[in-house]
Amino acid sequence: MTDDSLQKFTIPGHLTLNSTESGQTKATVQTEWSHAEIHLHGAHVTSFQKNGEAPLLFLSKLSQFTPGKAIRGGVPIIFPWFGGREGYQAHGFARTAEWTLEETAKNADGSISLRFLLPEDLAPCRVEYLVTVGKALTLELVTTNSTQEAFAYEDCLHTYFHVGSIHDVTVHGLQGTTYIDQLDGNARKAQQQENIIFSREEDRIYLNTPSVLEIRDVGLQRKILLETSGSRSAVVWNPWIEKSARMADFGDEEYLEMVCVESGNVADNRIQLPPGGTATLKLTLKTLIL
Ligand code: TA6
Repeated sequence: MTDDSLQKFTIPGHLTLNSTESGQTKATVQTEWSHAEIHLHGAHVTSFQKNGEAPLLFLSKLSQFTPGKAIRGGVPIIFPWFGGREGYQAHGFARTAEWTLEETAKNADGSISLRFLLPEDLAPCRVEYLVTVGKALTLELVTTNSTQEAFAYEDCLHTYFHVGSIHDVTVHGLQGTTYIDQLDGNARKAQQQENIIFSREEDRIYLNTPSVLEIRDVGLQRKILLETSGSRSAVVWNPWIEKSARMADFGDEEYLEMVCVESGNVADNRIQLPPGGTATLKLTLKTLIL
């Protein structure tokens, strides 16, 4: 989308659209409570920060903003498959696609919404993404099966959270659920402890999860609430030392300042959408001072 065609979406004092130095188009949103940035590349939220608080999202200093490459950090949209697939890019094509901006609005409560559309030639269904920036950050991925066949897919909002130090972070709300341990031959294990701590690489797909999860960050003296609907899985990941060193677009020490707690429908929780059916994956992120 050219700069000129985008200017009709600007909202004076709240929403501007500009080209970045890497030639991508970025929306910058300012509300009375917060600031956010969203790239049309991948419809990728790269930043959300409440006034007076530390950034909510982690963005790697080595992230590459290039065609065909996913931005490292923020909230990559994982669709229509999670993980690797022989002969295709990992985590599907949505996060590297050039989404179109369809609509923007200032809402009655003062929040700002942007609606993006995945190019329809990429997927056998219509995929829209609604980003609402205000006191909280709300993300809604809406998939509509416009075909005559059932459509099976996985989706996930692969959120990278900025934290003070991974050593002082715990994740809560998953006790009693089952997870697939991607680092132990995809063994299925029970989450017995009330909280998840980090002292090595962790890469877990939790199944049939509750609608609210919590990240407690003692370092930044805050907790982050993940309130979801239409999400039955959660993925918890920190690359730790060795994997961090293997990722070219991720600093060797950056594992210390991030954690992924991702919300979606993965593995056993994949979605089977009937013809004409619609499914919405919704995630609202809030911060509270500890
Ligand atoms: O969400 C966890 C995970 O599946 C990890 O296995 C790791 O690969 C991460 O996603 C990032 O994947 P990416 O393709 O963005 O490097």
